[in-house]
Formats: sequence, C-alpha cells, structure tokens
Amino acid sequence: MPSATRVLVNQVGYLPHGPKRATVVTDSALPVSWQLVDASGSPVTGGLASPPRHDAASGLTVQVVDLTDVTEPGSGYTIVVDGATSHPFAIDPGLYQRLRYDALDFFYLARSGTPIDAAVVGDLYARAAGHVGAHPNEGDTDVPCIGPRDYYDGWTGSYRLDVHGGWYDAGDHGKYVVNGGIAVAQLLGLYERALHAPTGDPDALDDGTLRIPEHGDGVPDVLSEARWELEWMLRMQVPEGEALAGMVHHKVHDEGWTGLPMLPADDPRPRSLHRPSTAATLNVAAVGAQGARLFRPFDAAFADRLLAAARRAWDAATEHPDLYAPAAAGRDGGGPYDDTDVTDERYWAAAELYLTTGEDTFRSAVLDSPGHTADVFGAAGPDWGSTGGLGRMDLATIPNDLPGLDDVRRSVVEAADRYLAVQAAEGFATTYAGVDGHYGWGSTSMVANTLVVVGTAFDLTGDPVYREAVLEGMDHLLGRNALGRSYITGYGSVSSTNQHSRWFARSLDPALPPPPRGSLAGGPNSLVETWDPVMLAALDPEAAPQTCYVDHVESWASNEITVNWNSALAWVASFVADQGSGAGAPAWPTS
Ligand code: 9MR
Repeated sequence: MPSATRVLVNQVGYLPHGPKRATVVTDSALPVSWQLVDASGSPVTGGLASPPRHDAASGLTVQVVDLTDVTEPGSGYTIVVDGATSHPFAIDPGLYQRLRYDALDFFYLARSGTPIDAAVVGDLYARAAGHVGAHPNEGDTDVPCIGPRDYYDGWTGSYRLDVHGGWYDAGDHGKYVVNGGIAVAQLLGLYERALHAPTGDPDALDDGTLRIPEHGDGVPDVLSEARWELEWMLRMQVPEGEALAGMVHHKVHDEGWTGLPMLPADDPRPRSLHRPSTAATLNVAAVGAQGARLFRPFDAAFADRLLAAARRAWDAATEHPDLYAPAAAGRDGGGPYDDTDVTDERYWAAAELYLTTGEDTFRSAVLDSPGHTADVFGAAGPDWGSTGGLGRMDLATIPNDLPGLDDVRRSVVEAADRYLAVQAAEGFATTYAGVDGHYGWGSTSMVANTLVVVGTAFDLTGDPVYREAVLEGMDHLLGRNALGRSYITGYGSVSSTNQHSRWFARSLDPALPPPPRGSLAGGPNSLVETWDPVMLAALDPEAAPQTCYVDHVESWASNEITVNWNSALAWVASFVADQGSGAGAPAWPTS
C-alpha cells in the first residue's frame, strides 16, 4: 500500500544535534517549499527542498528537505509541503534510549526451554516452557539424529542429545546454529563495543537493565541473554566417542512445518538433529572464543568451558573442512541455512580465537586466511552466511597485536565509505541498495548490518560523517521510506504489527500477544526473490523493490521476525542511544 503521506520522516524523531532530513515524493520539477510546524501548529522555520531526483528502489521522484539546523527539543513537530503533512516526530536527545532495551528484550521472549515469566514480562507475554520434553512436545531434551536422507549422503547417528534451551530462530520453532551464531556475536559485540568504543557505555548494559530473570547476579544482562544461546550451542556439539566428535549439529527442528498460530509448548511434531556442518562448527569456535573473553571477569568456569568447546570445534572443523549444509535440507520442516563457502566462517573463528588467546596458531590462521585480505563487506554487510566482516571488525576494534592493523582498520572504513556513497545516491537514506536492483530476504536487517559497519567506522575514526550516516539509516527504518512506515514494532505512527510468528500471532488468535515493541520486521523483499503467496496476491508484479512488503502474519518473506535481524537492530540501537544529543564525541586512537 502506498504511503498515506508524501512527506516521509523518521516517525520517532531526530537527535537535537544530529542530521534531520525528510524525503518528499513529488512530481514538481522545481524544489518545493517546506515548513516545519510545532505541536501547537505554529510555523518554526521553512525553506526549499533539494532539486528532484529519481529513486530507483522506490520508482519515485523525490526531493529532500533538510532541517538539521533546528535543534530545539520538542515533540509533535510536523513538516508541511504543498498541502501534505508528515507524521509527527520529536527532537529529543533521549530518543533511542528505550529502543536499545526493547530490541534486546526481544531475546528473552524467544527463549526455548524455559517458562516466560509473567513477573518479568507481564501476563500478556508470559507462556509455558517450550520443548522441555513435556507432552505434546516431542523435544528437545532427548532428540535423535534424523534418519538417513539423500541430501545428507546417508549420514545418521544412533545417539540422542539433550538440546533444550537456546532461542527459537524466528516465527518458527526451529533452532539453527549458524543463525544463532551471528545473533550471539552481535549481542556479545554490542557489549564489547561498550567496553572499547569512545562513546560506549557499559553501565547502560549492566546487570538489571533488561527484562530477564537473571537480575542481581552481577553479570551484565546482555551477557546473560547471550549465555542462554551459548549454552544451547554447546549442547549441539557432537560428544566424544561418536563419529564427527567436536563437530556441531547444524540445526534441530520439527519434522514437517506446523501451521500458525501455535505456542511453542503446543508443538506436537517429532524433532530431529540434522547433520553437523563445518559452518555450524566454526560458529561455535567463533562465539565460544568471543564469549570466553567476555565472561572471564564474571564466571571463569564458564569462560573455560566456552574456550574448550571453541578449541574442540576449531580442531574438528580442521579435520572436516567441507561438510556443507545442503539447500535440499530445507524440505523437511526447517530452513536450510545452506552454505558451501566456509572461508569466511574459518577466518572469523580464527580472529576470535586469536583475540582471546593471542596464540601463534590462530595468529597464523588469521594472517594466512584468504578472508583476511578479501572484501568481506558486500552490499548487505555481514550476515549468517557471510561472517568474515564480524572477524574483521573485531580485529579492527579490540586491542590486539596483529601485524598490519592499519590495513585491517582501513578496510572497515573503506567499506563504510561505500555504504555512505550508496546512502548519498538513495532517495530515502538507506545504506542498502539491494543486489542487481533486488531487495533480499530480511532487507531491513541488511540496512542494519551495513549500519553496524558504518558505526564501527565511527568508533575507529571519530569522524562525525559516520555517526550521521547511522542516524540517517535509522530514519529509513523508522519511516523515511517509500511506504512511509516504521519496520520496528511500536515505534512511529505506522509500524509493523502483524509479523509472521507462531506465537506473537494476535491477528490470528486474540488470546495471543502481538509482536513485542522493538521487533524488526524482515521488510521489503523483491517479488522475483520469493514465492510468498501473500505477497504475490497483494502486490503488483511490477512493484518497486522498496514497496514489496505486506504487514500480514502469513507473509513470511517480508514480515517475519528473527533473532539475527533483531541482533543487528540491537547493535545499531545501542550505538545510536550512545550518541546522546548527537553532539561531538571523542575520537578513537587509531594507532
Ligand atoms: O533469512 C534466511 C534467509 O537468509 C535464507 O536464505 C533462508 C534459507 O535458509 O532462510 C531464512 O531464514 C528463515 C529460516 O530458514 C527458517 N526460520 C525463519 C527464517 C526467516 O525467515
């Protein structure tokens, strides 16, 4: 559906000393005049928009309004252009404080294997524990290996594992190591950023900051949340004595898809462990190592356990370098998360193991990796299948003695410069232009992941252009886009509220809750990329990429929620929350 207004703003608002731009959809050949109006209806200031330009991603002709000079805090501002009025917005230094926590509180609600406690989240979001071996669930305390399948070349195993816990991946009840891996890495990473970046603030992430049960243990809450997934990832590791010992099962999920709605505790399907993969194994090596260094001050025994698992995983992945997750394994009730190139996972794991241990083996593994000099930052930033950037950014920002760090840091800044060039050419301030003109699955997370790279460039250089670009990227996610809607639930006048989920499925069952505040919807996904029946029925076949979105609970390809999308959002939300009013920040010492 086209936007209800032609004046597209960040519907939450702008930081007083940050960039403040809006996009106007207009056919006018001349710059249109605009007016900023305050909550009482009085004009504050005005001016002329930029000359028109065509925006390919939306198929629209647009002009840009710039009110950056206005710094007076307030709420209920609107921009009026030629009879059209924007949604209201605020100018407020505290704009992003709550989003940091809402984006992170998403993860407790995704936990498997534990009741979601009403005392922590309220009655609406409380639910019974899912997959704790209680009828009608058939998992996850004693799960067999899946029987022989052609796509696993006949692999199976006679053992069973207790793989309870972790997070549900998305709107389904599956649990996937490679997607959990990047999500954990980004939660650990936003905490680690707070320790090292000049604008970082570990106190903002301390014990007691999130809506989780682990209060009062002295452990920063974001680490406690990450631990829930890490403990599960360790359970997915093949025990000693079995074939493929030390490797990690790629995923555990139902045999056959269930329908919507369905609470996790009501899932009656048998569950099975899928074949281990080199990618999943290297994910455990990477986040095990990262977790070990961050948990060390709080729980040395857990840190030891993580590092031991990471080393085992590294050795097993060296022994089995090419056990790939096949695409065909998406047939049986879970996503495949297929990947036939694990160079990037190996580089990432080597980087994390080196950063944690400083050992020569891992230092050489980093320096000898083709990933070390490859362009690891594609059009979409890091993602579950492309993890080299996670290693590169950590090498660039976490103190270490690797030779050639200037080049490592320069590669992050150069990637950020490319995203800035994209943003400058786009009509709606996004740092993601798609690939070959098409928006991929989870495009909002691609915006967020490119912003992670740009934010890291700011941490490295202190150059305000990067901070401003991250803030403008948030504008895009919060309403300054072709559909004039926010993709973050509860933020903005028009936000995604019907995401694809089996249990946040209020639009199918009024007894169930809606997606919680701070849930990132997957967002526009080009029709050529999908067979999502809701999208195909609702959208014009010629629809421009940025408009290929339906806020419908069954639109899995444009409107799902996932842990790896919310982790990217959480990283960026934490970054922008740290920017306060948007005023200057100290520069990172780059040498
Ligand atoms: O977001 C994932 C996309 O990048 C992959 O191409 C696709 C196939 O592996 O899977 C998507 O993730 C879905 C997963 O397979 C199952 N749980 C829901 C995920 C989001 O839609």
